[in-house]
Amino acid sequence: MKYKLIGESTPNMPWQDKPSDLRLPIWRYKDNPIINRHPVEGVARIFNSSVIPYEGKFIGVFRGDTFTTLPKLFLGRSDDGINWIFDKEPIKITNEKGETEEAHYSYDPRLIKIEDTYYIIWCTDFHGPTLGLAFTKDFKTFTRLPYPVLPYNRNGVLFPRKINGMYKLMSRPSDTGHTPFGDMFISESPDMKYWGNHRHLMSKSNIQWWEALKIGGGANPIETSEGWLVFYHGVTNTCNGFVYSIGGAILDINDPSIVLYRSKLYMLTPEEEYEERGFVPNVCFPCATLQNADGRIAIYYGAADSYVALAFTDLDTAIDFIKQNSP
Ligand code: BMA
Repeated sequence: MKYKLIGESTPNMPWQDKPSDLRLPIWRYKDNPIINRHPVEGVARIFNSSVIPYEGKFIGVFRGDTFTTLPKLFLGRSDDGINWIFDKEPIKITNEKGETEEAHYSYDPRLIKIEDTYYIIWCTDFHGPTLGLAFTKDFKTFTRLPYPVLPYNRNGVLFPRKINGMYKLMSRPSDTGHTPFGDMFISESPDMKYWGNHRHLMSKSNIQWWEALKIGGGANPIETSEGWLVFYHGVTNTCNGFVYSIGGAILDINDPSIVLYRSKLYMLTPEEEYEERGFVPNVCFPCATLQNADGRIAIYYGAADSYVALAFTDLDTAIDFIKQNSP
């Protein structure tokens, strides 16, 4: 192993070995998708969802599109990270006074543990699409924090620890609709309440067509010996609609606004039936990873806005690919 995991290791994470005929650095789980349509009563599709290790097992916050097509957040639990059992009711999030604040819609959640607290960041409605932020200590009560950004913004990813005393947030400012532009920015906060010192992080590409329309955050950054390993999504526009692929970059460990390497090539793109065909065709949308000290990485991604799928890579394969294909 050339590169080392510095962040939390999850020994019992799901895994399948690298196939011998690998073309790209990420390989799919053979029994994909792991979450099919109608996974729970009243929910048509679960996708774009985030999972973490919890008490020796796994817990996740899932985007469930209901029969009105409005998305809500659902809690799910799993013994093995593959088979999931979901709560029947969406997560109830209260404000600091304990009053329920029903959001019109909630989607693309990311779940992360920072110190002894679990945070959810997702896209919700606040006079237009904006990031919502909430925390829990026990997965029973969930409390809202102030909106970290102004409207409009639909893609937020937190870092798993403070860096130089500051929490860090990657996000993608947008407009009210299917944003025809989009770069990623990074902001910081001393307390998860006041966010500022905004920096530009990465632009969509004028050269690489797979990420020419917009880019946006994906899984929580992974702390490694080479820097923060980031899987994000890049979008191209075709005469048949948008195509969402998975890309990778490595950010400086002490100042993640510095991009050290970024792959010109996508690392995974829709090629399987469950990625190419669904409610929204041609979407691979990464939202979470699990990793361990052996360098194994499991990537959870939404497929065609219809399913959750699983794929694998390892630190050496992913980091070497990003470095070798960095401009
Ligand atoms: C984006 C988000 C994602 C979705 C994607 C493709 O703008 O809404 O949740 O997966 O579009 O529909």
